This record gives sequence, C-alpha cells and structure tokens, in this order.
Amino acid sequence: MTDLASTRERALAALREQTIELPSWAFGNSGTRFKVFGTPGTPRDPFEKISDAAQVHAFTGVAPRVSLHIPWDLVDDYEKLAAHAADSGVAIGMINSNLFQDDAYKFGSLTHPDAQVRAKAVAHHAQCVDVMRATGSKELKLWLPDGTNYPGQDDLRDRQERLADSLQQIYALLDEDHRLVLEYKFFEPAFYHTDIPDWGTSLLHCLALGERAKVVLDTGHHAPGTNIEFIVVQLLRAGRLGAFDFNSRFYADDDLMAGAADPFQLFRIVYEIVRSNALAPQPWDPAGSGVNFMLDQCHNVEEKIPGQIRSVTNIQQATAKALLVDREALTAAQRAGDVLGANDVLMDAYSTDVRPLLAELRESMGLDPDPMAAFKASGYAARIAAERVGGRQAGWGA
Ligand code: LRH
Ligand code: MN
Ligand code: MN
Repeated sequence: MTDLASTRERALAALREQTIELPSWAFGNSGTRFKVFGTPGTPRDPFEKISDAAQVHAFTGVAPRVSLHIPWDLVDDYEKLAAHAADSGVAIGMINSNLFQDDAYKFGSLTHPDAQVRAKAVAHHAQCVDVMRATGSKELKLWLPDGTNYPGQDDLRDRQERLADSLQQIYALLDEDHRLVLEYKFFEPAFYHTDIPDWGTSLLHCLALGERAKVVLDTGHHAPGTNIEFIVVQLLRAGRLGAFDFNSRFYADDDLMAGAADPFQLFRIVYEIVRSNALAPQPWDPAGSGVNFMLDQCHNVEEKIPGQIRSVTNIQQATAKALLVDREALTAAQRAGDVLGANDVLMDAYSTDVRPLLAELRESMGLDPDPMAAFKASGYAARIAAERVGGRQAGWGA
C-alpha cells in the first residue's frame, strides 16, 4: 500500500501542472440544425471570445490557452489578437482549419477528385500556418468532413491516395517547431464512409507524414461502446497521441460538457494518461509525446463561460481520482490474479470525493476554492450583457 499522504501531495503537484486548452467556438452561439439560441453578452468577435476564455483561466488557473478556428476567427491582425490574449492572461493554442463550410467541398476537400479543389483545401492550410506564425501557435489541427453517402459514389482507395498526397503538401508547409494533429470521426456529415473514420487510419497517415504528425482523439467521435481508454493506451505506446478534444456524447457527436455523460469513462481515460506519465505539459518538442488536453464543446442551452468552467473542473475531478489510484496495490492485485481486488483499487479511487482536494489545490494557487460561485459573484456576465449590444453575435460558424 502506498502512503496516502504522499499520494495526496503528488496528486496536488500534478494537478497544479495540468493545463486544459479551450475552444474559441465554445463562447459563441451554437445550436442544433433546429435552432441557434442567442444569449445576452455573447462575443461579437474573436477578441471578445478570448476575453471570455480568459475568465475561465482566471477562475480555474488551469486553462491558459485558447484554440482558434479559421475562418470563424478571422481578424485583420493576428499579432494584435495574440497581444490581446497575452494581456488577458492567456495564449493562442492550436489553429483548427475548416474544410466543412465551403460549397467547393461538396464531394470532399483533401480527397476531392478534382485537383483544383484539393489545391484550394491545401492553400487554406497555408493561411492557417501564417496565423500560427503570427500568433505563436505551434499546432495545426485538421479534421475532414470528407466521405461519401452511397456505395460506389467514389473510389475509396483513390480517395486515400489523394488524401495522403494532400496531407504531405500540408505537412511540408509547417515550420520545424510546428506539428500537425489529425482528427478522426466515424461518421457525419458523410453517412456511408468517412475518409478518416478511426484512429488506425489517422495513425497510418501520421506515420507516413513524419514524427511531427500526431493523432487527435475527440471523445465524441466513436461508436457507442467503444473502449476509448484502450485507444489512448495504443496511441501513447506509439508516441502519437497529439491531443484530445474532450466532450460528452449521449447519442452521436453531441459536444456536451466533458464528464457530463459518463464521468467514469473520463476517469478511465485519464487513468491511462496518468499511468503512462503523459499528464504534465511537456517542454515543447514537436516530435515529442506531449499531449494537448483540449475541450471541443458547444453550449447550446447552458451559459457558456460557466459551461467551460464546469467542463474544466470535471476533468480536474477525473484527474484527481486517477492520481489517487494506489498503483502499487493495483499492480500487486493484478499480478496475483486478484480480479475483484484489482477492480476494488480502481473503484476506491473513483469513489473518492475529490472536491476538498481540488478546493485545497485552488487555495494553494491563490484562487477561490469554488470557481463557479466566484465567477457568478464577479458580475462579469452582467457586465458583458450590458456592454455587448449591437453588432452580430459570433456563433459556431461565424
Ligand atoms: C468535428 C469537430 C472538429 C471540428 C469541431 C468544430 O465534428 O469535432 O474538431 O473542428 O468539431
Ligand atoms: Mn473535435
Ligand atoms: Mn466533433
């Protein structure tokens, strides 16, 4: 048995170092295909989205980066945007390209049969790399909507060859200290086949590209019942888990708050990260095994800044529980073939109420122990609702 006091101290130290990246689009309005509800105070531009994201960091202390989506976050001057982020206490994180909102991409983007369309999709990434240079971002994130709806609609193999070629052109655009992270998703918007449906396909393309290409695991992008923690283990073993897009799903790609649908699954995922010593932010090495823990969420009916705070604290709770697993006792039970004993060790940690530990952590960081209550008491929400009148509210896609 490991000494409980030292496990607690180690957990506090690890939690102090953990960082979670926020998506700019979580602060804009979003919705389903039925309705996008407006919210008072919603940001009108990328500057205001960053100001809101900075609030999440101010109250949680562990969300120091904001990821941008181009062209949703189009501005004239990216150096000015990065300076605004720095003034607000955060930095620009990953740059997400967008290949899913242009008429040209009806039959695909990087896989399109027409070389001109593929060239347009590659050129968009040159624009994204320019944004990276201007903002200091080091990671280019790609997710493709490409796929087909009917058997025979296009040649599956040709599409893979075209994809490999387009990805190589994009990889060649990167600077030495940049990396490319490639996301997969099993279906949607295409329904018969998707060109990067799973981690295996993403990994094969990354291996072909080079060591600065890594896989992105969006927790909402799997079929029900998929053992996601097993995928985490495999990608960590290969040194190719670049980033998470954390969110919750009940049905499909629901983009709900991380830890809301299945906190036990989140715990199991984070335990494998802790088990592989992959939790702490690594010194920047584009070829290295550092994992970027990002949220990819939309808040359709709940308040957005509190929705992000809740997601961050849910991940912290899962992490704290994972750090409390008595690894020595677990290994001993596993080696002894003690099935129930091993399961007990894991469940003991999962059943621990870690809220007091997290309150202690925040106090040690000079923060309010209850970030949600502190944000509510700050009056920020009322202030932006009064200030941000006029102009068009930014949304998912604007
Ligand atoms: C696709 C996705 C991808 C996009 C984001 C807005 O479903 O997960 O990461 O960039 O949603
Ligand atoms: Mn995603
Ligand atoms: Mn998604």
